[in-house]
Amino acid sequence: MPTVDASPYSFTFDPESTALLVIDMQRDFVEPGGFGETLGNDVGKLQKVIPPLARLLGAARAAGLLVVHTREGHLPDLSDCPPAKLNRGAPSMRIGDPGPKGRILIRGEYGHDIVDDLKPLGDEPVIDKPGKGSFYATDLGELLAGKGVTSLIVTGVTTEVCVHTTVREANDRGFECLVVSDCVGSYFDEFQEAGLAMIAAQGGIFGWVAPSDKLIEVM
Ligand code: TIU
Repeated sequence: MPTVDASPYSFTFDPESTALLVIDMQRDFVEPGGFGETLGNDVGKLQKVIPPLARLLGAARAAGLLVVHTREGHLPDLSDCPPAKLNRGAPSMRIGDPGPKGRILIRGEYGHDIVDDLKPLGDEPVIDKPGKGSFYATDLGELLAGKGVTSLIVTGVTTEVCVHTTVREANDRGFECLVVSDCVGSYFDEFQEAGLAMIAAQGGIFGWVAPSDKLIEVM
């Protein structure tokens, strides 16, 4: 079985029971004119995730791993967006407002979809989620259970928000999670560093961390 040189110790996985999870690589987070920018973020910081993640995605597909994509977003009538999320802070535009790439963070809009370089293949599940976690109010748990998946290779954005929330949800559900350090990204350098450190601390309290080259070399 492939064994990755990871932190805090090596991560062994069975490709038959492992999925690559690609979290929220949507234009709304990584391109100008979307949700991430409305919150005051420099979205350019997330674009460096795309090339290594595209390479890992290719390797995972070649190795026959299940690939699951997620997208954060809401129904056009916002009925699945709690007021606590809609009204939070003072963004330049709110969820549902018309932006240059369509309505901000709304399902079906151009900005809500996944960037071209990481486009899902036809048979790869795409999980639409209203929250930061990928398990909350979705059928991801049932999907993974149905396919016998027990380990997750976790990638996407942002490290401290949707990636962390998902890894914590997954860990509590009994999944073993490897977070790929150069395939997750944050708008904040200090959160990237701390977010990765928190996964592997305390003997791997939430999981493992490794760079994509170490993972690809054993796939
Ligand atoms: N704002 C931020 O860092 N992230 C999010 O709102 N969603 C995800 O991380 N996908």
